[in-house]
Amino acid sequence: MKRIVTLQDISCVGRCSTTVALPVISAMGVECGILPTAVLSTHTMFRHFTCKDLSDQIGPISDSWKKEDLFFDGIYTGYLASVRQCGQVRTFFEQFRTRDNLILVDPAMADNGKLYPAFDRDFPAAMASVCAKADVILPNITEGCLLTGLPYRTEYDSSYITELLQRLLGLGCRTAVLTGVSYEPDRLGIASLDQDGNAFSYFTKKCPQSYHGTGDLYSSTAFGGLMRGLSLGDALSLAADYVVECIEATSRSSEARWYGAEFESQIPWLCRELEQRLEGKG
Ligand code: PXL
Repeated sequence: MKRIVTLQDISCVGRCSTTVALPVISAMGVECGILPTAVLSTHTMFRHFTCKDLSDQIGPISDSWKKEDLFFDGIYTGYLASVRQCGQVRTFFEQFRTRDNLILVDPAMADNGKLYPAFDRDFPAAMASVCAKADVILPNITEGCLLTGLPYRTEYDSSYITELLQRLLGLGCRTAVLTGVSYEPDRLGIASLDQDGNAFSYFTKKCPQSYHGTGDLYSSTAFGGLMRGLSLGDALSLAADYVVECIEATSRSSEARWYGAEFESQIPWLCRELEQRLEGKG
């Protein structure tokens, strides 16, 4: 069984970051270690959240893993709490990078044209230096713009997306995947480009509802799929289809949207689809 580690916060309630990555990646048949970067009462879209920064634990934990000769087949980073943590994560990559492992960075820091409330304007440049060391990065369009300096637009065509992907590759990552791409009112999807010029895109129906944490759900599922051996295109499309399943399940229940998408009830669907798509591949 493959072993990965995910570096991101624990938001105790609200279905995002580690409370999404751990169950989803485990359910996909991959051992999921965690390195919590901060503990929050909830994610930062709640009004009264608390946050305990765990930066001082990152060095000692990674040093102890090094002494145990631990290795990871994959490293997945999400929400990081500060500029300092971006530097610590780059050091972690240097310590645990091997010839074969896969580093995926989701630069979770912004949406709908705006940085999340906990960040200063100097944060995107620090996150860009984390993206530079990744195999795969998974920003949304807002994050892509903040990482590259391209002006954010809500109306665009495929040449804007290609320009953004090329600028993201310019940061130094091997493959850039943009989420939340939409060229038609009722279709939403992803577009990717790698350093060899391979392009891929995939679209699903656009659900009218939106829930917090679906970016984390998307990245966790795509990463789990890659770790199980799906091709990049198959992993990205499985993740898109799963997020749609989760959004539809959530819209049938009455929970408030900031409690995230109801991914738990759709885990059996994910496991079935994963195995089928793996068989189709073989
Ligand atoms: O879903 C991304 C995320 C992760 N962790 C924390 C957040 C957010 C988004 O707001 O606040 C703490």
